Amino acid sequence: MAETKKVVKAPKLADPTQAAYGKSAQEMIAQAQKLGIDTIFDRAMNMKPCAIGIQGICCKNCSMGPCRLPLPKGGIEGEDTRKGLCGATANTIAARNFARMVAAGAAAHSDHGRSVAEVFLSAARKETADYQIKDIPKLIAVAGHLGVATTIEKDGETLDRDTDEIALEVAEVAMNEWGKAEGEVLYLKRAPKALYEKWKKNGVLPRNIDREIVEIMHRTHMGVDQDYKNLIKQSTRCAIADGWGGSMLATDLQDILFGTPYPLQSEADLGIMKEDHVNIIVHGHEPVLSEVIVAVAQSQEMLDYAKKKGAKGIQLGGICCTANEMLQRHGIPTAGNFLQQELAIITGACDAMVVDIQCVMQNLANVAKCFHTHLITTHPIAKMEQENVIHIEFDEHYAMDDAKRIVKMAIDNFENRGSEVMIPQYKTTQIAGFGVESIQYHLGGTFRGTYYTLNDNIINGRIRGVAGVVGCNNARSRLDETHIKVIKELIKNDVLVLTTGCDAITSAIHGLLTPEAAQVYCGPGLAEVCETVGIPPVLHLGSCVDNSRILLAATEMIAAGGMGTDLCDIPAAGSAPEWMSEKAISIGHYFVTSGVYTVFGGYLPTSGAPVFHDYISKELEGIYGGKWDVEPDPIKHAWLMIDHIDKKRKELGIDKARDRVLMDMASRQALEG
Ligand code: NFS
Repeated sequence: MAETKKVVKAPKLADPTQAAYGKSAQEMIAQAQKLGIDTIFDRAMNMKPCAIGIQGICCKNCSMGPCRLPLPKGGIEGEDTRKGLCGATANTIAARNFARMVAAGAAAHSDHGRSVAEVFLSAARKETADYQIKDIPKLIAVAGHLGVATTIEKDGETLDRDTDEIALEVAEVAMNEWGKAEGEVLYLKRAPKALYEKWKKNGVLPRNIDREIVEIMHRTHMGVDQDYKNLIKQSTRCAIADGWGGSMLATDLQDILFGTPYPLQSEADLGIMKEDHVNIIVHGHEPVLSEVIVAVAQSQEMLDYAKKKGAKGIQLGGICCTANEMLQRHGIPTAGNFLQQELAIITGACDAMVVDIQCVMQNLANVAKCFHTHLITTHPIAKMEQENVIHIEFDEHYAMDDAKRIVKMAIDNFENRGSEVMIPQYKTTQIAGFGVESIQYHLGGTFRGTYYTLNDNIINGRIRGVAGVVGCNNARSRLDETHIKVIKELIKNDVLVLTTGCDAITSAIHGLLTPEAAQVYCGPGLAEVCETVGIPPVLHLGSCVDNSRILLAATEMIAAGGMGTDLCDIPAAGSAPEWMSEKAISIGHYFVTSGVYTVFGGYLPTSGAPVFHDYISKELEGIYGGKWDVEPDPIKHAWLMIDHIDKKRKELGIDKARDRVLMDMASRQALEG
């Protein structure tokens, strides 16, 4: 009998031009393939997502399953009789899965916030010399929101309270927000009154941050909450605890410790790495250690050491949200977004990649093994099993020593580079560093100090509306393409874009974060405003926890007048064109339940439970003023947002103004022509 030969198929390789929209990524994917190193782009070719899982209807919450409830071909006619072993319906399963994503996302943001709060407490107690309170005005403002007194009465006089005392009390009150026994999250009162009242009426005011996350885990355990509406109610309470709690505290405490961002110029893309420099890439989300790494890498001592070792200098660069944090406050250039992390090592010129938490791919260790790159994990909760990974655990009491050790290791590693060095020669200029305060500066009235000018330009129609376009990249779609097409369509139609996270990095790489971009890509109204005030049409507001800045900017718009009384009244919409992480679901849900119409690209893990999907994409609007939507096509995606913005303009009675402006513009152009 003839022997049967087992044919092992070679894994498929991604087509670099199909896998990525940007040139630098395309070149590096090809380079990886040339070197025989697999990247996420190749892996995506060889492993398809589970057809049932992506519909959100696989339940693995007990060991009788996993129970899978695929939609019958052709949909459901009549009663939906699908059920798991325990009887859980598709709605229950999809809602439970959705709730758990919210819990994980909120936990990630909020635990990051807690770590910052712990460092803040150490700094306030003066237990560490490596961190100080940097931004006193912000400390005073935050103290107000946390109910901490900033003045004292003495002998009938009102005196300023000692800032050290304020900092200490702010730290203690903030820490308490995660686990206090009574009351509600204090920042909720920062929302417009109408929104706060809406949450209160619907019973979704979060009590403390941790409790809402824990309660989701309890309610989604086998045999507990079996009503999708009730599960979404708790998801809402948890997501609000993230956006208006853990994330907002992370942003505020980071601003006080490290400084509130103001606009600055920098660069983006893998081409920021330099062949003749020691390249250190910081990656992850928590800026506490990388803040110190920046200081150390810029010190004369390390510069001299690098030169002694044959390098011309030290080039720091960032990936993911640590990149955004370092960019916003120090102008450190951005090497890339989520999907470019492996590619940064494949340049062969990355002497150390320092990672903290979240969005760090485990395959980095396998890639690093093929080069001289030191891959250094730094956080006690985020280690890697591979042997080539070095763990240097961050401790705020010895942060400077840790940072010196890391930078020195990178410098020492410079001479170990192999022959395969290829840095793609692409980089762009970016203006970043926007925030609630700087938007006020650029687009506020000089006398009023509010968002008056922004509102005025929306009311007069030059700016059609505002969009928050945020979130990840996803290897299931062509890297960056949907982000860029959505944003270009929005700004072409006079929608001002606020961006965070990997979308902001993508926007920078594709040249949208410069004032000059306005003339090239914007409609006439938005271009005119950008030119007058000298801002890009896409404003970089920071990392994903800084989506809290978008919430507060929108709240400022309400306060400035003419935009209604609640966030759902503003001509605004949200978008995450290439989302992939659970954090994105938590963000999406707090946007929606803060009144924002929010469109996701790709798919939503809700499609296998049509009744549940309808609930979040239709009925929620009647409760909170915002709702979910999903649209993979970038142009349709943008137009769903624009149509919503136009609907809101009409409700505010300002739709006619825009017609007039555009007519003016057209007649003016006709005259000029
Ligand atoms: Ni946001 Fe930042 Fe990027 Fe997505 Fe990950 S880095 S927290 S989750 S992938 S945007």
